[in-house]
Amino acid sequence: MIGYIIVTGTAGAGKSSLVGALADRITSLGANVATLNLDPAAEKLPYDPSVDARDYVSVAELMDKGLGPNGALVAAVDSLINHVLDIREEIDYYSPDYVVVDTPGQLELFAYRVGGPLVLRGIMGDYNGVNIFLIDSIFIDNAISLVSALLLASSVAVRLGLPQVNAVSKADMLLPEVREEVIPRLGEPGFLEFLLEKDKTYEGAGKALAEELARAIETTGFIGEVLQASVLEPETVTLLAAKAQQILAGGDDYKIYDITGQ
Ligand SMILES: Nc1nc2c(ncn2[C@@H]2O[C@H](COP(=O)(O)OP(=O)(O)OP(=O)(O)O)[C@@H](O)[C@H]2O)c(=O)[nH]1
Ligand SMILES: [Mg+2]
Repeated sequence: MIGYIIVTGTAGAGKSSLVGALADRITSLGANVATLNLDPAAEKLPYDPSVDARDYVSVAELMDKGLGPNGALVAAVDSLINHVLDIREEIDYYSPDYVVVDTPGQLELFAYRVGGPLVLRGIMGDYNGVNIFLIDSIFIDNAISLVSALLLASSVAVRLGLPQVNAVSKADMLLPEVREEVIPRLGEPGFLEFLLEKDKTYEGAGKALAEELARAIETTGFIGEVLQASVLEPETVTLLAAKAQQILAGGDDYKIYDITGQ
């Protein structure tokens, strides 16, 4: 086993589609890949998971007991902790080089709660992992949305404590100038503030707060290089797979994500 590639991101960002595309791509490069679906609420998946949380927990049963859909999903993910060893055993059966992991769109599970990260850590054991955080392309059309998305990305990074690659998903839907002139500059000092300055949608206290948050994100050096991903553009999937593999193969250089950027 070389490691776990975890795909997180906002609801509908394209996580499941990317899990399928990454697994296909890495398999075609000759590695043995298993997919793990950790979204108990998934109805249809665009890939056939090797190991599936839905075999262990049922959101529908929890809802029958009186929980609402969101509470039932949280309870379902939390209760996966009781099945960590069985899931590990199932994964081992595939003797994979890589495990590509799909996560629920309810990002709260990984951004603010302990259950999601605990389950993931329990399954991973001592193996290395890398988190690919998907920022939906719809967040790129205004600066405040972008700051919110990067805050969510940093929250997940802090919670998971794994090296993280941030990528804008559904990149095929973006205008060429955004792809060429905005995304490649997101890690540049002062660029987020420049975008906020240009954005006249919001004014006043909200904007001042967004500027402070943008500065905090920049000071930590958290953003770094932001990649672009589209399942319709195989070369972007290859690049993302290569980046993840490179981080996982870091050996002694493999670093748990450090919020101080040191
Ligand atoms: N244009 C385009 N559409 C995409 C891409 N990736 C996913 N989609 C579409 O976006 C929608 C959501 O994709 P999913 O892969 O289910 O997204 P998800 O993040 O797993 O969604 P949840 O699990 O519900 O949070 C589907 O209609 C996909 O076909 C992409 O790269 N480009
Ligand atoms: Mg999904």
